[in-house]
Amino acid sequence: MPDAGQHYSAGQYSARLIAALIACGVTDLVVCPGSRSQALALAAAAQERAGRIRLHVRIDERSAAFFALGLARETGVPAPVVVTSGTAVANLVPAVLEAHHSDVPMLLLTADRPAELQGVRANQTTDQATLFSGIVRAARTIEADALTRPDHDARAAFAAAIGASADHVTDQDADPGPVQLNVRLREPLSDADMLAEPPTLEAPRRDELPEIAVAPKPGTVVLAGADALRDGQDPNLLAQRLSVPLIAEPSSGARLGRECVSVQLLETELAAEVRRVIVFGHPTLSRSTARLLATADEVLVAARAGENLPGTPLRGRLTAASTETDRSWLGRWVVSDRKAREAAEEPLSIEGLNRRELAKEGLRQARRPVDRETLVRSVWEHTWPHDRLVLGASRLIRVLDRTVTGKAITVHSNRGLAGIDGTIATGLGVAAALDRSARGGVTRILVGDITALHDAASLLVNPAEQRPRVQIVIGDDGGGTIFDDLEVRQSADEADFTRVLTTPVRADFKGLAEAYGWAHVLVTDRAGLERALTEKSTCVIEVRLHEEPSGD
Ligand SMILES: Cc1ncc(C[n+]2csc(CCOP(=O)(O)OP(=O)(O)O)c2C)c(N)n1
Repeated sequence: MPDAGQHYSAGQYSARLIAALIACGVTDLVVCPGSRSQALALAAAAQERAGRIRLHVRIDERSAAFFALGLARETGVPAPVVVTSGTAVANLVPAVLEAHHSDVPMLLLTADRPAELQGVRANQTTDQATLFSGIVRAARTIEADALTRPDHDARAAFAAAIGASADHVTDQDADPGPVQLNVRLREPLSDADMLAEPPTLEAPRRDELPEIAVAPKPGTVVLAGADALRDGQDPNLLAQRLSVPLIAEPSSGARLGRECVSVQLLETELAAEVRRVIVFGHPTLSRSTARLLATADEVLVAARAGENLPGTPLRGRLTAASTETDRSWLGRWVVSDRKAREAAEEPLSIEGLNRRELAKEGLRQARRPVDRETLVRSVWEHTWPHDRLVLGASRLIRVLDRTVTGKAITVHSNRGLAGIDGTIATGLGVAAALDRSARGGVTRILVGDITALHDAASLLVNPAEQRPRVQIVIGDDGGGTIFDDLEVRQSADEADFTRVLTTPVRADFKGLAEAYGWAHVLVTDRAGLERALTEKSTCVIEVRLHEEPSGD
């Protein structure tokens, strides 16, 4: 039934709004407890009982929003987040900012008090209608007197979140992103029956981008940053057809294939020969790619609408105008790449060892401590296309970028703003979506110790909630060692630097994990790491990191 134009009670409107979101394509809802939002929450619960959605309940709104971000990263569909009024809404801001900068669809259903209670110091009431100003694709307040068009309101909000226009004419200049529907609700706040039938409506969708043909040109490199495959972009195919090297960050989705070479080659003389860079996604990880973008004669950007890199935006799906048959340019990069990798391989001499010595050597290797490279390599090797990897914004993602070869696995990372916050929650959202897809894979969240502690509250999963299949792998190196790379490290007072930047903590990860009901595995050597990753059981894996690659 389409909107009848009548005025609905808080309960009726909320039930219809949730039903209409389901009709638009919503499959998951995230709910935080609260009084003003009770109707939206109960409507979501009723829809789950009816088998139409999966409901996820989180107590901490900050975690809830990052969890929804993870769900949407994996599915491409916004998972509405229901919260009550007041500070609850403000807790959504970090994830909203990340969604805004990384173009991930997000839908905030914020319950508010009616106009007569605004600005009179009523309990739990603030100006939450403008709280997200400048960081949402759309923000609408539905006044308590205007609870008349739930289908329309749901559809318009859903469309804005996925970057489509509600009238089916896709606005190709719009990116997916966060949208707020601030619903002012008057008492009675809910009804006994909160289940409504999803209406028949045409779900908003994004049209495909038109193709744009790119001609071959000497000295071209394809650069794939985070989330490079969005909107049907195919950097691998373009690099292949143009016969050019592809430098792909771990969360680009494009880190595979013969054209894929290490970012470290940008530190060699080959970089000086680059004339044109074709950019997909959002590259953020290395200084050498930033330098390349600053020095190349020409930068073409496979553009989405919002923030673009400096360069010429090409608003379409990039394809090769023709196939380049001269493969000498690519060949030089591929050969250099192979040589660099061979040189970096750890020599392992077992020649001339007898059986006993061989066994002893095996044991020695197994007992060696874990360094960052070993950790990222092992996690990468144990991850397959049906698994997911979620990387925190620590040193580990940079080490991984420099270390691992191409492989067809899906990696998520919040590179929009590269915050260390919300990484566990994002990973749990990805894992929940993966579980739902029944692919049978495991999601691994790889974080540093500070990043893990920053989001420790997201370990809280209520007993009634399903705990997704996930391994939270913590590389514990005694603080934020990413700052060791700062120039000031050499000149700053050692103790001050450690106290205000490295911030070493001595956390009891076992106690922390168990307090939240997670199994905990402590890894101190390479054999332990292999065992923990092979078992794939849901747990927190604390890996004590050894500073340098250890030869003994
Ligand atoms: C929300 C937020 N606060 C602060 C920072 C700055 N920051 C970047 S990395 C980092 C420390 C990360 O430490 P850890 O997770 O232990 O990883 P490591 O660098 O040791 O690998 C901090 C505080 C940030 N990116 N986001």
